[in-house]
Amino acid sequence: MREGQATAIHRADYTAPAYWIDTVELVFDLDPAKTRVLNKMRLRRNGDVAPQALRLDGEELNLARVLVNGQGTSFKMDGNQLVLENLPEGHDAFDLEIFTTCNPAKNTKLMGLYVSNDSFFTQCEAEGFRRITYFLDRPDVMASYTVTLRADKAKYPVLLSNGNLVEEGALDDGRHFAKWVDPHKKPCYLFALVAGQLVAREQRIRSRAGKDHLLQVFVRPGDLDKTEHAMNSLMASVAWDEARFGLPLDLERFMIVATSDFNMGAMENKGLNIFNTKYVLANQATATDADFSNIESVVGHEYFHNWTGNRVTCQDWFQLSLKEGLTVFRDQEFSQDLAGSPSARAVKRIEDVRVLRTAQFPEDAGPMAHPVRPDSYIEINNFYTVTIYEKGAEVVRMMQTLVGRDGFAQGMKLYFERHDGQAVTCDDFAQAIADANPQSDLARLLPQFKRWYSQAGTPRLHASGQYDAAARSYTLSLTQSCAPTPGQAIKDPFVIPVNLGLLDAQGQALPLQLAHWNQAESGTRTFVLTEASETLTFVNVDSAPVPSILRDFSAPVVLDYAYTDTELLTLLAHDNDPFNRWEAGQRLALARALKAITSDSDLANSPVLDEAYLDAMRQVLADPALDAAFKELVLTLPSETYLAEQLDVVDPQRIHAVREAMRGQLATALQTQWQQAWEDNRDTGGYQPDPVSSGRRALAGLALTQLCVAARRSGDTVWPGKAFQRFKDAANMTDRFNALSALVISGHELAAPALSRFHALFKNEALVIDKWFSLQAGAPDHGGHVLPAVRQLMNHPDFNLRNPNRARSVIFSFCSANPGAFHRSDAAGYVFWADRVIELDAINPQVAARLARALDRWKKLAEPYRSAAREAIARVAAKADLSNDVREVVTRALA
Ligand code: 0A1
Ligand code: ZN
Repeated sequence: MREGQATAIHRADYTAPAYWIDTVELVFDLDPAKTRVLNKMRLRRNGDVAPQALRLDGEELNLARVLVNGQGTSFKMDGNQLVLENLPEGHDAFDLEIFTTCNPAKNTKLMGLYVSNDSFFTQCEAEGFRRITYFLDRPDVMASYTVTLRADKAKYPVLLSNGNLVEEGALDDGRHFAKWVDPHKKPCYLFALVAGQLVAREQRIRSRAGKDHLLQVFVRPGDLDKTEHAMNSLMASVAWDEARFGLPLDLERFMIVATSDFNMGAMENKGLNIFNTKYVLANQATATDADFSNIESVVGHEYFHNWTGNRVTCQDWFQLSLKEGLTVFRDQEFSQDLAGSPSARAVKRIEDVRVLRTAQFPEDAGPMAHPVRPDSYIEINNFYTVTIYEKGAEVVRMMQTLVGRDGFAQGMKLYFERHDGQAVTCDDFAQAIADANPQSDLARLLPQFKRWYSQAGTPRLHASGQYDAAARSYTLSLTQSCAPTPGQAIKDPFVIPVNLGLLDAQGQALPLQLAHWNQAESGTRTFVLTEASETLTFVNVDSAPVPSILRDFSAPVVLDYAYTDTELLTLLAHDNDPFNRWEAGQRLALARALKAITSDSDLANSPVLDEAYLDAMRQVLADPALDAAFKELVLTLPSETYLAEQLDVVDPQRIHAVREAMRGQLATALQTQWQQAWEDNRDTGGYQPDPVSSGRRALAGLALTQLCVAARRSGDTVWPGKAFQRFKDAANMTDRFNALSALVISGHELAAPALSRFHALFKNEALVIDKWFSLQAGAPDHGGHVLPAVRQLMNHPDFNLRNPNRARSVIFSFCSANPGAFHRSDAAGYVFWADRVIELDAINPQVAARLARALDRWKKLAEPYRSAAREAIARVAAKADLSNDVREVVTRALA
């Protein structure tokens, strides 16, 4: 095994550290090929733990010297650990000095200290600090850091680390230094340094409490004109956390630095967040509305970690969702609060749920399924998942539903009163929310509620209703179940908050009155399901109701209810819960798609969509009361991945063909309405990335695509011509890219000249070139053309496998986001996948392991895909020197 023993680590084996590290003084002599790191620590034994040797983690380090209290000492190596047995006895503190060197220029894993575009960056979460120096690399060891950086002044004029700059100056030989002191204790995964030629946008702010702070966004020279939105997002984040949760910025200086080589989105290092450029850089010429909105979320997310993650951190990595689920919940709430109107809030909620259902539900049903708080892992990097993040956020959201918004804020307050400065567990968090709300359902049901942390899998909520006209009563039966997941055959019932409303046949809200509720109420009520089955009887119901169940998606479950078309059309037209309005439209489309996929009808002769559906969509498009953003969501068909999840046996080609047929039919049948939508929304005036104008651009973009798709079917050339013109004239990237996509998606011949023009225009903008690659690798497949195109793209001079963004833009866009092109009956897609996983693994195991997950759901595939996929996975698994990251993924896939 390349990385030592690939043994599983178990949550139940947690023990407190045998030593504490109180202070760390680090001195770096930065040099790309050989950086020297002097690490002076002050340690003491943990009196609660039996006396034992000190075992420090280290990886790919050259050890030069170890001193204890200034004296040489004996030590030994045990795998990657440096073991010190002859330490001073008793409980007095002692000094430990370790001198090592490392090679940042050769660090292609982008963990630890690495070089990107001639600058130095670090990434320490989860276990990267051990690639910088020997340390107790675990989050429950929290120390005070003093960091001195020394480097050539001309090459590395900016030297940054966590906390406050206390000293800087010149050294001999054109070198200089900077000394930083972090006033807050922190776990080593929050350590960071940056050195290079960078420039900053700066902003001074005064908090509500009257404190002054300096905010800085560092980028490469030339990118300053793309930092305004990130800075605005940061200011909004600071204000929001104070206003909503009373959490102030606890630093004089808060820095964000962008790098183009980064494995993930961004990292919340204390006071020195390091970001993938994708989540910092934006101006209207280079970034789309989606980029602007992602930047707002990610800037918020990292900033909110300052309290949920940094001030209170995780005891161990099994508790990862303690900080991630909570912080995703906070960033989602932040974006909703900024969006403002109820409709814009709902749009954000729908987008979040769409991510959960297309990415997390499949994870929960596949070989990598794990609880929000896992019980074991081999490689922690594999557990930065949609389950830990997005499902974790849903668990926090359900707590808020159960205790109310104010109750939740009280719970957060208690959480910080109890645990500020500590490394704690998911139990501690849930306990604080419950204890602050002793009368709540959460407090009453806490042990059962916490099954959301311990049981993997997506529960199914089965609902059925019966109306008794004579008794004027309506009975709703709710039954929950959850399929087995790896290692968990049987599940106990969950606590499921079910937001409910009832509509009459005309769409009017009916009063909700349960037999034991005395107050009739219309609108939404939350019923908390705790048993495997429960029945609700509503009284005084004048006519047969249409139930609106799970409003606002009140729990991360699959809802089974045998809705009739009539009921769904009523909900789509009238429900006062916008989420369920959208959901009704999706269910109508889904039912038609599944019927066509599972029949063997000839799609050319038997249309998938009927007049009832098309007419409902026409009405949505024409409804002046609905926002453009909402219309765009309703008019977007369920994705191929989502469709596949609804089936036991998946034929990706059939799914693709059916969805394309639906798209084509919707394009042709609604041409008049698409034209109107285009005309009404094509001009959004001066660019602003706000929800209303971005929603209008989104709808105009969908309309243009649909008009080009219809044109392809009819042979008309007017709309492709208009799209090309729009592509050339557009005043912002959203409109330009939407026009380009319309040509690529409709497969029009103007796509080729547009693509080359686009490349020429933006050849110096890496993030735009990523879009250019991604659009081509993710294009609808016409006769198998995408895979050869992808191979060609990999030979393009701009392609670079070592840059994660670029690798993702081509390889992931094809393997993970383009099922119709990837799943080929000749298995060539899988062969390509296996080759790339192996190739990437030698460079960057984290990125390789993510790619390896593209075939997670292979067992559901129909033949010949299934056998071919298994063979490809087995070929990867047979490789002798795989990383632990990839090995864990492929081993679980084959199990
Ligand atoms: N904590 C970060 C995510 C993150 C995790 C691991 C990384 O290593 C490459 C980088 C970032 C967040 O939630 O934003
Ligand atoms: Zn996070």
